[in-house]
Amino acid sequence: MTLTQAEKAAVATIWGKVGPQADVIGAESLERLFSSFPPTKTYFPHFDLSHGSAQLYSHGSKVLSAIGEAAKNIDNITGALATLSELHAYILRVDPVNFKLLSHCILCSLAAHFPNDFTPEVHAALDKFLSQTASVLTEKYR
Ligand code: HEG
Repeated sequence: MTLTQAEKAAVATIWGKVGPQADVIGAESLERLFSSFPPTKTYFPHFDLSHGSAQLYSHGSKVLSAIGEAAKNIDNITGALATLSELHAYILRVDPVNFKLLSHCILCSLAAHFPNDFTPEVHAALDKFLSQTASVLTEKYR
């Protein structure tokens, strides 16, 4: 499911707005993940996952910044996230279903923060982009 030029532009536009708020939106996305899908917390036994914790912000920032990298290299997401794919596949062994859950939570956070940008077309473009990113991070499983 390749992205059209218009979809790539939509992803770049909204992700350009995320950049400075990667920690806030990242922390909110993670908090949504852990609240809506508690089993995902098992991957973070060593983290303080309470509302507003420094670790939620720092990890949230890392996750969204990495997605921002993918957005900047949207024609070569595999290359942009190569090391992360190794980490998530071999070391962390994150079950692929969790990427769909996190992507869903990221979309909810983006809709909440950028309601005017979050048109059905932008929603569809982001969904495609995030599922491409997720499959890059889990492709080592295949
Ligand atoms: Mg992962 C670490 C990005 C989904 C669990 N994740 C990381 C790191 C990044 C990242 C950038 C830091 C790597 C480093 O410190 O060098 N993660 C990332 C993206 C996505 C994702 C871009 C999806 C698009 N991660 C994901 C999911 C889970 C997960 C779904 C589990 C529910 N990630 C995870 C854990 C760590 C990272 C447990 C290690 C945290 C730590 O101990 O520092």
